[in-house]
Amino acid sequence: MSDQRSYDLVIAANRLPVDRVVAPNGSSQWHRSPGGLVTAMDSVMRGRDGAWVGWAGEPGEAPAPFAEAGMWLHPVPLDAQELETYYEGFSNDTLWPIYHDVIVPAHFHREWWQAYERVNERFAEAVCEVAAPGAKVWIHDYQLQLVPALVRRRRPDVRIGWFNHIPFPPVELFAQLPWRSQIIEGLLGADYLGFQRVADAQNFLRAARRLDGRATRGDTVVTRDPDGAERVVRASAVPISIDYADLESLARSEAVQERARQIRTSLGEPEVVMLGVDRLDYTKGIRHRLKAYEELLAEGTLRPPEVTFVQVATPSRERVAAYKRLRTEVETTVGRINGTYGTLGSPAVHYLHHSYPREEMAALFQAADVMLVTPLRDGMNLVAKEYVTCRHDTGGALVLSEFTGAWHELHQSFVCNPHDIEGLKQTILRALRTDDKERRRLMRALRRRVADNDVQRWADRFLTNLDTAPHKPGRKGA
Ligand code: ADQ
Repeated sequence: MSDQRSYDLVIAANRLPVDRVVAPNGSSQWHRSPGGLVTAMDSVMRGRDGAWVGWAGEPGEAPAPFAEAGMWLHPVPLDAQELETYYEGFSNDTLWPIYHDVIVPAHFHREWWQAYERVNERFAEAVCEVAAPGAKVWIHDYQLQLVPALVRRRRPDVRIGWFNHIPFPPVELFAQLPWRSQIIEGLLGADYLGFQRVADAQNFLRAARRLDGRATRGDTVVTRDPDGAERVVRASAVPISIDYADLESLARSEAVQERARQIRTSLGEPEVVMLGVDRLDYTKGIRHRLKAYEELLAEGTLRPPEVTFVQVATPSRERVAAYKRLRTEVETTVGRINGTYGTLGSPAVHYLHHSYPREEMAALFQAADVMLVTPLRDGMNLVAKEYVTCRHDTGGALVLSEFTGAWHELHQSFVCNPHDIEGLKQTILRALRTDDKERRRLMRALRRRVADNDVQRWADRFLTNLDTAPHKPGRKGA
């Protein structure tokens, strides 16, 4: 397709939507990476003239820009030092904890901040290189919060949107960041800021008002550009979703349904299969979930092998200390539970520290009677939406933490506060004991909600908001 020129739609995200896969003979190819953002953007990019700016996944010199998956991909280089400071450091050990309720302490290092600034500059330059006059630029996530203002300074002609995949913290927590004003100013370079929940957008507006003295009105903030001109920025909620139709049809395939039956057989045909699927991250509440399960086993309320629990924990950020500690803790707990309550051939917890193809995930969801989604804080949580999408048989029950963005849409789930272990235990039992007819009614409502609000709708809403900002779509003037 196209070559290096300029594009009307430019996506910027920390990672490009492809991974390099090296064959045994040493030759390498780019494969589309799995994951929600890539799928979402696929449908946005279809039929448009789009480019994607991001890191290609290997430290050092960046590959030359190339066309792949119907887009122009423009790699941004990151060296090994920057991976430690900008990515593992500032993004994942400063911002991530602050934006997730300081579940673990945040670390502040000036060198990390300087790397974050430098890398954000590099992303902004790359965006400006590929953006056509008047292009739309859609920037993603907490790693790139300075990019909106850096792009605007160079290219006042383009339209700039930013979407935050994770929560935006309450002002009291955000205030801890020594670089809070620079981040607010970075974001205010955008025309439109999209968040997962209304509360996240409000937290941002409050931070701009209280910490940076900006005037706010409704869901807008007044800012002043370097040339002195006043400009209004809109911040509102556009909750992300999944490709419902695509996943649903995968889940209905005979191969996936057969695999779901095999999974139950290999688990020993238990009466109840409970499932957790998460990146191995301290925000996901895996320890709390295991504690509740262990207590239910200790009390004899749940008894293996009639009941079993499958926990899929995807490897994540394995070089960050808090993640190493979490892995040790989770694996110690799983070992203890199995040592105490497992029998030969039937462990009480099946713990899988791997990534799986989509087909396998869809089969696991179908095999699970109770899905445990218990994060302490989560921007959205796509697993909750994927689970209900895969339950075309209207079977199963979703236990969902009130601290996820998903809960704000999925009210027919069995809601829990994961900090309240006793309450969590009762909610799990309620999910198990609610009669079948009622459970199916709840599942139908959950499925409808996700079907009506899929990822395509999310992307359309974001882009419409970007077009009309600072006004709400459909409202002229004002
Ligand atoms: P994550 O924190 O990564 O995303 P989540 O929304 O649950 O969390 O998405 C995880 C994705 O990875 C899901 O699509 C899931 O199916 C998949 N996955 C998990 N374990 C897997 C495994 N072992 N093998 C294969 N696939 C696996 C961030 C925010 C979230 C927000 C998303 C999207 O933290 O709050 O919902 O971005 O905005």
